[in-house]
Amino acid sequence: MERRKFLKNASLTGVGLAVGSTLVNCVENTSEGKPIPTESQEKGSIPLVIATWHVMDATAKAWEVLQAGGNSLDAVEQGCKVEEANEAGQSVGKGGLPDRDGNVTLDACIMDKHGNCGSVVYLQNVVHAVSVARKVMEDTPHVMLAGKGAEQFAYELGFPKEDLLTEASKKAWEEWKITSQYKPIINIENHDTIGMLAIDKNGDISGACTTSGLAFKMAGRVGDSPIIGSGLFVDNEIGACVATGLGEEVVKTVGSFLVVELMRQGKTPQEACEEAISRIVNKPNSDYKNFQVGYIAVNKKGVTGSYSIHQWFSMTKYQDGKNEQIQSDYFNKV
Ligand code: SD4
Repeated sequence: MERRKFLKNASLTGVGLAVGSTLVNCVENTSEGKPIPTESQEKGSIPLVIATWHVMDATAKAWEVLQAGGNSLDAVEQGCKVEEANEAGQSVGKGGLPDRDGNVTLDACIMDKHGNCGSVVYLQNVVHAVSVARKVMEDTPHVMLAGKGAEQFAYELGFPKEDLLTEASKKAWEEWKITSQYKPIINIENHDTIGMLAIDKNGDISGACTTSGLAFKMAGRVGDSPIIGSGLFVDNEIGACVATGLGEEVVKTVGSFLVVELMRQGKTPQEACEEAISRIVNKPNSDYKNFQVGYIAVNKKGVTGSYSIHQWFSMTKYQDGKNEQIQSDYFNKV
C-alpha cells in the first residue's frame, strides 16, 4: 500500500492484524562497563541500513555505499538523496506537496557518529536538503539554518536553484484548495518522510531525515524532521532512532531522543519504540485516533525495531544482503 493511502486509512480506521511481538531484553556490559542492550530473540548484524516506509531504491543506494567500504554518514546522505530526487514521491524534495500558499518547503537533518549534527528548516528551491544539512554540520559553527539563510548558504556552495513544485503537486494543491479547511491542528496526515539509519562495517552509526513536511501545512510550519532529538537522534554508543508521522506529536515527546535513552536503559529497539508510542497515546485526551506516528530504531549491535500508532507503517531494511520491506507492529488494534 502506498504511504499516502496508508496514512489516510490509518488515521481514519486504524484496524488490522497484529504483527511482531515484544522481544525479551537482557543487558550485557562492554569492556568499559557501559550497558549495551541485546536481544535474546533477534540477532543483529552489521552493516545495515533501515529507513521509514517503502524505499527499496534508497536503502539499496545506502547499502551500495556501505558495501564499497563507505561510512554510515555517506550512506544515509546518499540514500536520502534518492528519495529527494524522486519526483513521484510527493513527500520529499522535488515534487513535495506545498503548504497552503503553494510553497514547497523542505526540512532535513543529519547526525554522525560523533554526535555532530546539521539541519535545515523551511528550505526552498533546493532539492537536496539533506546535503545542505550536512554542509551546515561540516562547514558552519551552527546546527540549524532556516529559510532564506539556508537557501543562500546552499547557493553559495553551488547547489542549483530549482522549482520544486511539479505539475502533479500543483494540481494536488489546486484540488485541495477547493475543499480546504484552514485548521490550525492537522488531524489527518497525508504526507510521508524518509528517515534513514545506518551502521557501517566499523560499527559506526549515522542517521538522516528529509521531508517536505505535512502537505498543505500553514506557511512557516516546521515539523519534527529537522529537529535533533525529535525527528532523529543518534548516539554511537547506544543506537539511533528516526520518526515519521505527525511531527507536532513527536516534538511534544522528544520522540527519537526518548527511544535512544530507553535503549540506553536496557530496552530493545522494539520495546523502546513501543514505549515512545505509548507516551503519545496515553496522554490524557490524546487524539491519537486521528493521526499517525511511527518510529524505527536500531541498537549498536544492529538489532532493529519499529512501531506505530496505526496499521500499515513499514520500514525498509537492508541487512545480510537482503533488501526487504517489513510491516511494523502497531498500537491501535481495535
Ligand atoms: C512532519 N514528520 O513534517 C513529518 C511528516 C511525516 O509522514 O513524517 N509524515 O511532521
